[in-house]
Amino acid sequence: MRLIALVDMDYFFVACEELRRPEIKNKPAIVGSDPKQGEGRGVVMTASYVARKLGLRSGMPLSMAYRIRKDTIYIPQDFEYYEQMSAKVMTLVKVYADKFEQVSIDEAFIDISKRAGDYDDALELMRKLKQEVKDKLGLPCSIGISVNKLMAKMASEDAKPDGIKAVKEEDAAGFLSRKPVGELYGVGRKTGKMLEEFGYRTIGDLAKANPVVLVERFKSYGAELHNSANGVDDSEVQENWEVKSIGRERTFERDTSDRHEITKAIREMSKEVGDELKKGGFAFKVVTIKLRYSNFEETLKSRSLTHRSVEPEEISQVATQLFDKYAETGEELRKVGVRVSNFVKYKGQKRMAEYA
Ligand code: TTP
Ligand code: MG
Ligand code: MG
Repeated sequence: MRLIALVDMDYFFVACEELRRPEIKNKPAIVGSDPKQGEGRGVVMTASYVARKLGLRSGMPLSMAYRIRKDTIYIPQDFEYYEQMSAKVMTLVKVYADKFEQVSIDEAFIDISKRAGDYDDALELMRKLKQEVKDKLGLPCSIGISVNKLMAKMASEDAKPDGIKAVKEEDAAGFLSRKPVGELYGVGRKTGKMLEEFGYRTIGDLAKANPVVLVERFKSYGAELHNSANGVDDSEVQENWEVKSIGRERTFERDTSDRHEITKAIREMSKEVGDELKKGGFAFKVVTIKLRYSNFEETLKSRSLTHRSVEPEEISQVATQLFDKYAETGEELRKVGVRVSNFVKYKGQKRMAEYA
C-alpha cells in the first residue's frame, strides 16, 4: 500500500519569530515584506493564528492589516533565519522518510510506504515526528497522511493547526466532495474563479463533471482537474537533488609549478573531501578544480562523470586529469582547490543505479 505524508509547518515565519521573541505569543503578529514607511507595496507573508482569527491573511496589503487592527505587531522578514530553521526541520523530517521531497520552505512530502505497513503505523510514526519537531525546535506543524501527494496535502490542510489527519483511499471522494473548489490542491485564485463561473462550486461538482467538457474548457489541464477532484494522483515523491558542494583549497607556502607537489596536495584534499562526503552520505557527479596563479589569475575547470561516485580516489584522479589538461605549463601556482558537486543523498537508498 502506498502511504504518503505531507508535513507543513504552522504559520511558519511568525512561529519562527515567536521562538526568539516569546513576548509576541498570543498576540496578532504578522511577518511582511518591507513596508517602506507606508510607501511600499508590502504584503503580509504570514499571520499568526491569533491574527487570522481577526481576519489578517497572507497576501493582504500591510496597510489593510493595520486598518483591521491597530495593535498588529509587524515583523520585517528575515529569510536567512527562516531558511536556517527550515533546514533544521527538514533534517528531522528526512529521518522518517523512505523518500523525501521538500516542496517549499516549510513543507515536504515523504513516502513512508516501506516503514509503515498500514494507517495505524503511519499515524503512530507521524505523531512521533510531530512531537520531535515540537520538542527539539519548539515549532508546531500539521501532517496529512493518505495514498498520494494530492490527498496528503489536502489532509494536512484539514489538520491545521497543530494536527494530524489520515484519509484512506475509500474515504477520499467523500472527504473532498463538499469542499469549495478553490481549496483543491493546485487550483489557484484565477482557475478557482473560472471554475465557479462554469458552475462548479464544490470539488464534488468537479468530480462529477464530464471530463470531455472539462478538457474543452480547460485544455489539457481539464483532465488533471478531473483527476484531482477525484483524489487521483500518480506522481511519485521525487527525491531532492542536493545543490551544495564540498571543497578544499590549499595555498602553497611558496608559489610552485612542481607537478609532484601540486598533485600531492590534490590527493590529500580529495581524501578530505571524500571523508566529508561519506559522513554526509552523499554521492557526487561533478569534480571541479581551481587554479590560482602567481599573478592572481584564476581558472575553474570541471568534469561531469557519467555516473555518481562516492570514491575519494575518483575525485583525486579526475582532479589530477583536469590539472594535467588545463594548467599552464611552467606557470607557478599560488593556490589549488578541489570541489565536488551535483550531489544526491545515497545513504538509506538501496539502489545507486537509480541515480546514475
Ligand atoms: P504556508 O505554509 O502557505 O503558510 P504558513 O506556514 O504561514 O501557515 P499555515 O499554518 O497555513 O501553513 O507558507 C509558508 C511560509 O511561506 C509562510 O510562513 C510565509 C511564506 N509565504 C509568503 O511569503 N507569501 C505567501 O503568500 C504565503 C502563502 C506564504
Ligand atoms: Mg505552513
Ligand atoms: Mg507551506
